[in-house]
Amino acid sequence: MRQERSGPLLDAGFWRAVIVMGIISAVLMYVVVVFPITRFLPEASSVSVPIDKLFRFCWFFGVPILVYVNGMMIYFAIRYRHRPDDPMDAVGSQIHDNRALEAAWTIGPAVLMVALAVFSYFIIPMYYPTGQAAASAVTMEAIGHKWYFEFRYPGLKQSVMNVMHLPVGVPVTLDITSAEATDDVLTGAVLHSFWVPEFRLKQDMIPGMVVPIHFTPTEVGTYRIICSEFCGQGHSHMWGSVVVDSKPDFDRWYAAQQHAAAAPAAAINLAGGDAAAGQTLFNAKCTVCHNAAPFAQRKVGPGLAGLFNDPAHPNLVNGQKATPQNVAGILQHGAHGTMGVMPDMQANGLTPSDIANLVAFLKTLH
Ligand code: HEC
Ligand SMILES: [Cu+2]
Repeated sequence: MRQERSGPLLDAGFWRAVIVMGIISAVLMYVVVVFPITRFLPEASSVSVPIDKLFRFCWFFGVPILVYVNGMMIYFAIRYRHRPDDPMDAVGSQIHDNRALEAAWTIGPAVLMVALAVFSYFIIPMYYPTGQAAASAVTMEAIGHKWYFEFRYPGLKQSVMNVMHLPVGVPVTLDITSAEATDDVLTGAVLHSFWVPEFRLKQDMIPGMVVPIHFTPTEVGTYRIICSEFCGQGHSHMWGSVVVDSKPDFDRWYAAQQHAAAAPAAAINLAGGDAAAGQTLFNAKCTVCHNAAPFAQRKVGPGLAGLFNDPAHPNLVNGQKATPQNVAGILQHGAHGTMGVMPDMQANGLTPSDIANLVAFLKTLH
């Protein structure tokens, strides 16, 4: 066995490595302090700022732990590696019971964990409604479906799909849940998760359970809503957006929604539908639930080939004749029958000309 194995354990090389790791840690800790998070991800809600402080706190102390744990591993692996003249069964120095070291690495992280717990104890409740601030907030609902988000506003008869609007600076309480089994007959109820990175908010959407979250949007802009819980075949399609408007813009949008609810939706003009564009749309938005195959080859909804000329199914799922205009009606308003829910045009993110293109494409399927 070579002399180093039992020789001085902490030689000059060791202390040099400790100092190098200290310098790397100090530089990275400085980067953590000055790193412009908001340049990459704006802080767009009242809870984003304290959540980011919590992140910085974790990272600030996480960095030296990362550097020293991995640095020591690499240093020791190199310093005490197996040398060609070592016997096969050479063992390293047997060290145990270094009280000071053990106390340091137990007490240090424990204190950090307690500090983290205390800060979280004060910060996390900021996004759960408590007390007066929450009582004065507007309460609305967010419901996860396969595979879209539904929002219900007080005073609005119809739901808003995928794209939600909020006025800047107005506290809001969102009652978060997921559609229950009765709504998803075929495949049962699943978890979704409501995540808006710019709001630093993420809450699971759970069937049969309503979890209210509370926040105030602070920056005008459009932000992503991402389902961050794997929820089935259409999970990757499941994202929406939240548009934070100035108060006048929001009021205008809300009035338009009320107006849309009052007036019957105009029939879609199908002239000029482009089948090729419709096919692209179909592949992007419909194939999670439909096969371009006969009626019986069902995914979530029925197969859609032969929709207009299937003697076995002269009528659509809503009982109407299979005419292009009636199919456009289903694409526009959705349908809710024994197979489940066919989302409406808002939920599927379709414009009237998209519908014309889709109908033109469906006509080409036999
Ligand atoms: C979330 C799953 C889902 C998505 C996405 C979806 N559909 Fe449907 N669709 C259904 C279900 C379920 C039905 C049956 C509803 C019922 O039983 O009333 C249906 C029914 C239909 C029907 C009526 C079929 C018939 O024989 O009466 C048409 C047409 C249709 N969908 C077209 C589309 C098109 C085009 C798209 C893409 C823009 C689309 N769907 C996206 C689930 C979906
Ligand atoms: Cu989901």
